[in-house]
Amino acid sequence: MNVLFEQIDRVVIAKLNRPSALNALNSETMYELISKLKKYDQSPSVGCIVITGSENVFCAGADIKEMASKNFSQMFEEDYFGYWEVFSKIKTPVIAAVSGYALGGGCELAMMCDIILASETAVFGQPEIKLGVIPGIGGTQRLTSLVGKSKAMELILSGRNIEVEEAEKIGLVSKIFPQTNFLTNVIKYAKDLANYSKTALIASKESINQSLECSLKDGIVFERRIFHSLFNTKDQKEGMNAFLEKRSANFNSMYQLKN
Ligand code: DAK
Repeated sequence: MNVLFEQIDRVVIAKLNRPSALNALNSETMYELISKLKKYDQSPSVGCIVITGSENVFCAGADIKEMASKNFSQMFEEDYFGYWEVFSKIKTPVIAAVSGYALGGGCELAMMCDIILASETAVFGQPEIKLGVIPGIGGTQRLTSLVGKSKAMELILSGRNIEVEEAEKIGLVSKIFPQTNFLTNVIKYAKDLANYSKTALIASKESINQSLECSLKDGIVFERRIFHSLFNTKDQKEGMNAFLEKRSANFNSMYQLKN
């Protein structure tokens, strides 16, 4: 198995598991990851997904051995890596837990997630220029929208790697965690998030993503309408009543799993 899955409470952890290829993404790994995550995405018992690798490497990119001998017709007819579009439609919040290298497609996978939590050892880069190609899973688009044109140009055209501090400074990394107990602390973070209302989490994600697709004026109306619609949910009543009654809200009581 190229990806190992585990569910802890309301959090699903997907661990890339191709150590001999530094978790490089071949077609099989992509299908394994995405087809399973599509199912978890539909489950009301899942409030957050964490994608991670090993301590030394999150993912060294698309599998160069798989790609090297392909020609244009094959890439085009297979729509090579087109299936990643399905990943970007997942509604449940997805956290990339990055320790070690996140290069090429690995950096792009992290950027397709909603939050990037990185350990002190994380290294990011888009080195495709050194292979005679360009990023192919959204790197030129998502990196630009995260860090701006000037930084994205500098990183993609030079192909240089950056350490985690720089990645956080430019807005690529959401938060840095110590290396010690990295995954444990990420899971704790994910559990807290997963216990919020799933409807509100999805609505937040959808509204933030909408901001990348429309004008500020349209985005503000979109957000307000979603906000209004949440007043038709039990979670809004639970959240506001819990505040007034000075107790913790319990949003997902019917879906909580016993460990
Ligand atoms: N693919 C396949 N195998 C890889 C790999 C990769 N991306 N990265 C590493 N490996 C393999 C190595 O070949 C080696 O295998 P053996 O020789 O032992 O069989 C093993 O993993 C260990 O690697 P190293 O010996 O190199 O390990 P080091 O610790 O010395 O170096 C490293 C670690 C991460 C710095 C180095 O492995 C490295 O630079 N790796 C390549 C990083 C890279 O260039 N990544 C970008 C890949 S290209 C597109 C879609 C997608 C893309 C493009 C187009 N379309 C839809 C059109 C995306 C492209 C990419 O991501």
